[in-house]
Amino acid sequence: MKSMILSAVMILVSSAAMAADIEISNPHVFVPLKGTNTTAGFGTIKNTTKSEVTIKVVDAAPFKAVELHESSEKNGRMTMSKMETIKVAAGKIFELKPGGNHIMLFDATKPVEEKQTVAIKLLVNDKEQIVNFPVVSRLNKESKKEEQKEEHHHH
Ligand SMILES: [Cu+2]
Repeated sequence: MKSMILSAVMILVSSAAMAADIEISNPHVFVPLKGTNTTAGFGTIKNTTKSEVTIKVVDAAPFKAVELHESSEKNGRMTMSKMETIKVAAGKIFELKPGGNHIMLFDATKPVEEKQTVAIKLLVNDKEQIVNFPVVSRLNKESKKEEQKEEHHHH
């Protein structure tokens, strides 16, 4: 009985792995800043296939609109511009991180709070893939990074 359940689970896991061309590690969306209903999503995208993948972002309920953005510095000011697609070479990673590329999330139709998840619908080589992005507080994320830096100093 136990082995039957185990093999059923293994079939589920392997079929899920086969369906996905990309993996996103550390996916997260920041709680919108006070007084806004716009925020951004981040994570590390890995292309698990042997050829280039093209990624589009199509939907992210409860946000009304979603865009891929890249950030750049112009005359000392950060500006963002829209990208139609992300292309990731075979086996490579693509970082979405604060101050860099990100998934811009516009106009939440309801409050977005910590411990919720935002299901972001992607088109990966025109195949639909939904990735759950946990909502995290900006402060928590940053203070964790600070702690890690501190640890490095001590070693
Ligand atoms: Cu943006």
